[in-house]
Amino acid sequence: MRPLLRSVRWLPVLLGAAATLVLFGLADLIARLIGPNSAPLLALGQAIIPLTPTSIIKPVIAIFGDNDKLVLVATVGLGALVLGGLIGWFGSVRPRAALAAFTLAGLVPAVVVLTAPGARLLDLIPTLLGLAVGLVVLGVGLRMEDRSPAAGDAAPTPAEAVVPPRVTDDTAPSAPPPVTRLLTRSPSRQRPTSRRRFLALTGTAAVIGAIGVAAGQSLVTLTREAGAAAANFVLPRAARRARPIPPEASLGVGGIEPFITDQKDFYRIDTVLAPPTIDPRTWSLRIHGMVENEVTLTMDELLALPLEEQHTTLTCVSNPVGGDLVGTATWLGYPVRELLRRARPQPGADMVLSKSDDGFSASTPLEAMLDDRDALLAVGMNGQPLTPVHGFPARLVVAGLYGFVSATKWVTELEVTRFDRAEAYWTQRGWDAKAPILVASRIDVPRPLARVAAGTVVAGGSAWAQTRGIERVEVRLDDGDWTEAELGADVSDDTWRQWRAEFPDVGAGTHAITVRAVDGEGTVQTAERRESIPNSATGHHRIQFTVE
Ligand SMILES: Nc1nc2c(c(=O)[nH]1)N[C@H]1C(S)=C(S)[C@@H](COP(=O)(O)O)O[C@H]1N2
Ligand SMILES: [Mo]
Repeated sequence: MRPLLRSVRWLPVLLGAAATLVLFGLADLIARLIGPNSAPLLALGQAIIPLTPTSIIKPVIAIFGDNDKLVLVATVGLGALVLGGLIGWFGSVRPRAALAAFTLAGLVPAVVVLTAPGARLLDLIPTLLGLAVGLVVLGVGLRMEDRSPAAGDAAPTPAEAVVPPRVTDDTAPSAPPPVTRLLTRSPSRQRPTSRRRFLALTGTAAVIGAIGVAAGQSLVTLTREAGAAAANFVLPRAARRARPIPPEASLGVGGIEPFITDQKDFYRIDTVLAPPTIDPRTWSLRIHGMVENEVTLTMDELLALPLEEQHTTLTCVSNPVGGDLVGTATWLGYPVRELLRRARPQPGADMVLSKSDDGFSASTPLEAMLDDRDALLAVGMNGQPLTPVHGFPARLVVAGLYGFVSATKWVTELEVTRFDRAEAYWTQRGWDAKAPILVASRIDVPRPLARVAAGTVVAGGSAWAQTRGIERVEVRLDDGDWTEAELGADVSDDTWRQWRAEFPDVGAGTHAITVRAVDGEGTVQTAERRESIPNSATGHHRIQFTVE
């Protein structure tokens, strides 16, 4: 390995990577002017998402949670840099072929951008401009590298090092005199300047690329905020307000997640890298399929309806035991039941396939959309319009069902159909078609592996079993008996409840706390460990901590 690593000429490799950075960085910057779908790195990442096998998605979400997108983009970016480096390395031997390879590789994201749903020819501009500038960087750099005396090898060739110049002069009298050769080829004179210029070029290219990426990212945020603000979206007042959250819903244990989760802290799980930008003035919801009367609802019509408020805890099926892919918000929206009543579902229909225009779909039992849990077509979250990542301008919220079978963001279509006729996005990838939320509980404090003072240890966390409510939470220290925890006020069957427990006189050393919940129907949270496929992970949350 050693000799191989030493024999690699790293400058061309760096050059190839820098040219790649320039391609994606510059393209990302230009994409801000043209549209988020035109950024090649995001387009590549986006194209990979639906193709990623479940066996990879599952651990990535379990480990990285809602940083999964960052992991994906970073992986794709790293892959591109490595490929660029290989092309640069290849360029030190065959510069022209390397330029051709770079062009071919650069055309891959171009094709991906162009074949994305709703792509326009215009969306090609960022990738093509980035590719052109990247090619210039690679071409110029390789030329400079080629002219540098180091060309052909990182170290002086054995011939140069071993054979004295005099011998060359003797055998080839027509060769330039040694002095001239020294002037034009001496490594001690030319290599440093050339190298320095080369390094300067590579460095500049890398900096430009990095700035491009950074600027691009901040611009994405700006564009999005501007988009939402420009829409001038004013949330109407609720016709039916939710009961205010009583202070007793919170037990005042520092470290337990607040009862209502801030929109900015709310977990985010979806299959898009950049949330779709939807103009509420052109948004509409179409209800069709097995209905007597097709219905189309515009945003103006929706906002004019008597909207109701509801506190509901949302949960992701990918939430690992003890994980944080769960949150509670006060949603504002209109009951889907009323809209379905207008559409009049036909007998035999048993599913509503909700769709967003980014290709996601969710299968919800028709029953769950019609019963008194008041499934909402939501426009507001904690008194604010939905942010783009949480579904602006409208999404579904259905208590008691995991998000993947109910909570479609950017929703534009409700197709009334049957479970034996249609399959939703995640069902096609191995998850269940129907997925009611299982009773679950979590320990927020002490934190895992925390060091706490001797004496009374206070533990706390949350438990949820939407639509059934939480009846009881039980905890135990080490392998002791289960004891009942104190519960926060019961806000509704559709929201989580905080719990708190005290363990007096815990001795020094390492201990464990385990929690389990019992729902309103008497179902005890199972201890059986199961992974998130096909219907959420199970098992008791247990944390270890040390008493000092
Ligand atoms: N359009 C769309 N809606 C979606 C998803 C998606 O990928 N695309 N993911 C679903 C899943 S799996 C969950 S858990 C919830 C998460 O909603 P949040 O991101 O607002 O927390 O949204 C649901 N709605
Ligand atoms: Mo989810």
